[in-house]
Amino acid sequence: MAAQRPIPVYTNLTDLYNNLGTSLNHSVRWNDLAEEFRKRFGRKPAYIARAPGRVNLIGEHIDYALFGVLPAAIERDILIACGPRSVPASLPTQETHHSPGSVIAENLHTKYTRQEFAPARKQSSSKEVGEGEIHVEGWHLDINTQELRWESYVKAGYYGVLNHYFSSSASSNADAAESPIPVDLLVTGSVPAGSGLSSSAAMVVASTLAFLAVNGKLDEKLKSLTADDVHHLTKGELVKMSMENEKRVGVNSGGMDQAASVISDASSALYISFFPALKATPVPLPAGSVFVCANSLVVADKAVGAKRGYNLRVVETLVGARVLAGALGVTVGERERITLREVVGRLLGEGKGEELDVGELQRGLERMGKEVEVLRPKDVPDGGELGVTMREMIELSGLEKDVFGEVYLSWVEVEATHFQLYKRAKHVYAEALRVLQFRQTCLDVAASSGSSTALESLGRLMNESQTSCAELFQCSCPELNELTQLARNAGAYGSRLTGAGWGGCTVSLVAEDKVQSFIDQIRDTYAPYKGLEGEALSEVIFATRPSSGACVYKFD
Ligand code: NG1
Repeated sequence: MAAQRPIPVYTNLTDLYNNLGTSLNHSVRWNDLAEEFRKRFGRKPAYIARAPGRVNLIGEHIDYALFGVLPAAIERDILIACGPRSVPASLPTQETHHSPGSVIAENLHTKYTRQEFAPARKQSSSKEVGEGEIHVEGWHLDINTQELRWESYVKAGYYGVLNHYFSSSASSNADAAESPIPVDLLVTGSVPAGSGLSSSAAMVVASTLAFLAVNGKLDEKLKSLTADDVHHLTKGELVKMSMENEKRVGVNSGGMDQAASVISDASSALYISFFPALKATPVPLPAGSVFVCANSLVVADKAVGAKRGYNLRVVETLVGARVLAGALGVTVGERERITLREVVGRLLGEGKGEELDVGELQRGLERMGKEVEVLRPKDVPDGGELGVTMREMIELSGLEKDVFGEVYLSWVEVEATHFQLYKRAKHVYAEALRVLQFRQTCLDVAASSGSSTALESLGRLMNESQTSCAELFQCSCPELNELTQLARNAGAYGSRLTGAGWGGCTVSLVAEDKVQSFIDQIRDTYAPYKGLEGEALSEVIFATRPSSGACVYKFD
């Protein structure tokens, strides 16, 4: 399985470029970065770590309901050139850049200034166990989640490497082999920030990989393993580590972004399922299809808008799942946060650790499209309020107020006068079904049993997804609605928002031979693009092919 494969480490440029699935002008960036590293640090880098951004082709806001999604890694990526910094023994170690694991981080983009930081050994807690005392210690790096800066993502990637591989106990201070080594690094990125293309996941994955490489941990045994054999870090392990690391910048992510950035194959999308465990399989995309990303230029601040946006949706879908389970006679533990995926499974008799096959899941989702109507408040006229108040929601859940608060509200801040349990669940089940249909259409085309209308079918599913995101999930915005409509007018088979929404990018499916005229027409019709040319235009609208996932290049 793809997640079991080791992280590719290339030592030969031809192999690297053949495997990247990116065009040649991207490879020029690798040489320029290595050259710039040499100029700034006086030696060539030891490694370049690469992690791509991702575009979600279909399956929005369903990963945290544990339904499968279909993203693809994009050509745009983060590259980090890095190398160990030798510190002469005569120099004082109390200076930041000489202490164990200290980092000098530079960015090719001039607006991101040079940073120096060093991890600190921190004793976070201790407790008595029997006669002995266990010290729970960890590493500390300063990250202010209220005010994230570019190096916050570099630090987030470093965290997992420190805590997985290096003892933070002070005694190991004396043992240089047990200490992280000082690192110089230089970052460059081509994933537009804050646009729904997962620049943050790409930064965290690339940073995790860079620190693993420099510290020689890509092919070493993990601390927890007792066997003597060499362990090559797998893609699945890097996904897990990067997910944990991204929590350091305050994001409780579902895993879609990191899995897409790490596991993707060139020329394929990735079907990622989360239940009963994270699994990813490549899905070939039909020849002649190109996905065009277009930035609405509306910046959605996910962190600031979360209590009425992202986090509220997470709570609504979870409470909707409990209420639906109750109405359908599905058993749920009192303090269990059942998901919409688990409701279908239990309804169809799926046992613990078992997994419905794709056909069963598809039939289950078709059934849920009807069953979900029990969540629709009765006697509401067309256009009337379909949401419920907090009091009504607690009553529907069947839980005591304090238990409800503990299970659904204690870990997240939300704000709403009405909670849309019906609309959100209806979107999730229909969107999960569209993902399976999209996937099947692609597989049929690859097996040559697809019809010549496959691109139309894929486009139709994307358009339905956009309508559902706008009307039921309410995560679109006027600019995204306009841009997706302009895309259809300009000849796209289908167009939809991608990522969390409320701003950021759209993705449109366009015939290969129409890409240039499509981009020209969007430039001429979407007002914020008027007058943009050349690089400024390709910053906001660009065609992309699926690219391969994260990798490392090792210099001799
Ligand atoms: P963006 O905002 O594009 O990174 C977010 C979540 C995804 C998924 C989508 C909606 C994070 C890091 N990512 O994506 O897991 O839920 O929204 O489909 O929170």
